Amino acid sequence: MNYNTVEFVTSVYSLKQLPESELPEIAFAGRSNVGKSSLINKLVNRRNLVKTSSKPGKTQSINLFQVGESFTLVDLPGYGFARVGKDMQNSWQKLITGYLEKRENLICVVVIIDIRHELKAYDRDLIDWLRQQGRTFLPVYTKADKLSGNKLTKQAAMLDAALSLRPAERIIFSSKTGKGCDILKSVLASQIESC
Ligand SMILES: Nc1nc2c(ncn2[C@@H]2O[C@H](COP(=O)(O)OP(=O)(O)OP(=O)(O)O)[C@@H](O)[C@H]2O)c(=O)[nH]1
Ligand SMILES: [Mg+2]
Repeated sequence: MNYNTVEFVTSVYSLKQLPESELPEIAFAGRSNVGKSSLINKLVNRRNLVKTSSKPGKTQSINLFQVGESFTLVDLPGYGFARVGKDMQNSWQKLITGYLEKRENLICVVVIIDIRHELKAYDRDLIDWLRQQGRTFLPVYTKADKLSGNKLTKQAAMLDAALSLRPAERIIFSSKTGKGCDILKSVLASQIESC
């Protein structure tokens, strides 16, 4: 899969603004500040294609990036960001849920989880909901560079157990070191080829 030509398509703030598209879409979902935008930059090997920040709540719209003529990467706002008001949280939640529920060309939701922490209710809720919806999803445990070997293995096993996943069903990743990036690319390539 060739990620050399990646172009920003649009930012949307409501479902109505979403462009019609026949291209398969891969969306990146997860809690605020978990590293969704950084992961996309790593995937496409561009430092600043997508804006990232050490402060949560950076991505506030659904952002679409087209890769060649083949597929679209979709950066979603983070969920569960406490510092935006309740109304804002609700409107983001509606936007994300609406997109994940209705988008017909969405073929896979990459659910990004911080490997350092125990499973958060929001992450569990999202994965339970995706399972109910029958959506294909791919859990990615990120920020792996922040843990050493033993601790990393232990945390991954804990998240696997909490989510009832086999190790082959998820990817351990780091946007900093590139760990897991090749595997992620090949899993996404096979999703795209088989859709
Ligand atoms: N060490 C390390 N830091 C990371 C990694 N991924 C992201 N970060 C850092 O985490 C912070 C948040 O990254 P973003 O990519 O902006 O996170 P996001 O999930 O897009 O955040 P929102 O748009 O606010 O929802 C930034 O300071 C990144 O540099 C990683 O794999 N390792
Ligand atoms: Mg972001």
